[in-house]
Amino acid sequence: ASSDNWKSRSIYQVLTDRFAMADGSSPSCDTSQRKYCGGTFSGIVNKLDYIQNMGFDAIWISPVVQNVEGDTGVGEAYHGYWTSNINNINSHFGSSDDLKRLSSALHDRGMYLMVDVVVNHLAAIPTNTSDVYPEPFDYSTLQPFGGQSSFHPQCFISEYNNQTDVEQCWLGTPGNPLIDLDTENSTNVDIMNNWVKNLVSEYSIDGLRIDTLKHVRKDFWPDFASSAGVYTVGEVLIDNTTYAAPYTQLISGILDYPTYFAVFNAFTSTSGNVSHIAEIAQQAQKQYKDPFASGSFIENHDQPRVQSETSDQALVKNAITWVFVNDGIPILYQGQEQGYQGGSDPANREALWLSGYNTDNKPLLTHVTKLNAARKAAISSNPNFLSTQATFHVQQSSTHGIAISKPPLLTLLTNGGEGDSSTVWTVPGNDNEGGGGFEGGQTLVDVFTCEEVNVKSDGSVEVTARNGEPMVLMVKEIGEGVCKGS
Ligand code: ABC
Ligand code: CA
Repeated sequence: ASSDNWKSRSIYQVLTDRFAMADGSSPSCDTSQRKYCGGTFSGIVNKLDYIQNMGFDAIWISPVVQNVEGDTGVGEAYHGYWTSNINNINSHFGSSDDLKRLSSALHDRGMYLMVDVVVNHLAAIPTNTSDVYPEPFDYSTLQPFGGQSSFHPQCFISEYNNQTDVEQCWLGTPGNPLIDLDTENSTNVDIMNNWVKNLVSEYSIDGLRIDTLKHVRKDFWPDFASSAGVYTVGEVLIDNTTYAAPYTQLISGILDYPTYFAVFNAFTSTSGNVSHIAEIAQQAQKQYKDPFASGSFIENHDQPRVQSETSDQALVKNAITWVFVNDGIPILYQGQEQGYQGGSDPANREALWLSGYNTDNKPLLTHVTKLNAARKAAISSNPNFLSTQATFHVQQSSTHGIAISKPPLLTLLTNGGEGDSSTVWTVPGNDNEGGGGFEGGQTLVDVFTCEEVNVKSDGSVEVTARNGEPMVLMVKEIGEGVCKGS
């Protein structure tokens, strides 16, 4: 599927090992052990209703290829990022046929499959675990590559502001090396381009999440992306748009990390800076080639969960709301809807089966479901929704409030927290640049609560916060169906 096909989608991020057991069982899974817990492709197939009922129409799964076996000293390759052979499927997750069944089960429901792929490195377990440095390992286990000469010489990245280091030195540590592929070597380039083309076609993959994008030279990527022939979204782990933006020229889009950092910092404390969100998001709008093809997220498997930083449910709901109402494609990381609270890797990789996939009395799950519905309603009522840039109104009367207008949605966020019933949002009328796009006399409803708001005669809107909750307003005719869940 193309970038345009993906823009109207909403993605649920699955960690294959941690999402669902094939037999529906619920074994214990201690994240601190960093071991396989047993989730599989067939497990996912059996739980697609859970994902689809929240309104998601795509999933992103872990890398699917064969990884190193056994304990590396920092655990097993349960996350899938330690490739040993790109031509085999990771048998812990199931067979090649199981993956095909997952792909067709998704397609039967009109859902898309996004697979995570790693080009930058492979991995091997050092053959001797003493502290000899460099530690030896067997390059012939890295398949289908041609031994040591197919990889960059060992050196660990130490200077993140030296781009040659970032591209040609290694991630990881001497005990857990991520052996850096020589992506300047034309044989390796051909291998990777052919591999991705075959992978996409064999498993009917609709899109790719590309790992460690910034660790491979920029001019490697356009050919790789066109060999894949589908939407490609790359991981550039950085907090500023100046570094990130050039990568948006190479493939369909990037995971919008710069905006993530601004939003995370703004909504994990009542003293966070909401105006910084507007600054960074506007830079992204100016600098990214196609901001609508970015991936928008507030959690993933590499970062501490929002609820590891704050237990204030109003803040948490505001943070989640952001993901669905800005320009990028929304991505929700498994477990956020269940209120998971894990901190940094590996604590943030809790097995979802431990929640029982419960949908009753799960306020965040309800919240996410309404956000997906609001976004779908916005897309169908405004043909330009997916190409209209959001406008931001940092509120002058309070340091907590920010409004985001992306007609037909008007989103009101505050980081005042649970006790906040004083933040006032004022959004200008239709005539003022970037106004809510409403007309005097219209009645709006909040898609979460069905509460009504009247548009003033000049088209402006003024609303006072209720206990720090976010609001997403739409005209009543459209919004009522969303808030009532019909
Ligand atoms: C293992 C252990 C962890 C341990 C870690 C050191 O080693 O499990 O407990 O903490 C996979 C596994 C991980 C595993 C690693 C290493 O492999 O999932 O569990 O960690 O063996 C991608 C994936 C990620 C994956 C890999 C490797 C890459 O999403 O899941 O990890 O295939 C760098 C890369 C980034 C990579 C990330 C893990 O490392 O760029 O692609 N993610 C700075 C740098 C970043 C760097 C980051 C973390 O530090 O700029 O490039 O990411 O090392 C902001 C700054 C940022 C800064 C962040 C931390 O703060 O703006 O620049 O990032 O404010
Ligand atoms: Ca590299």
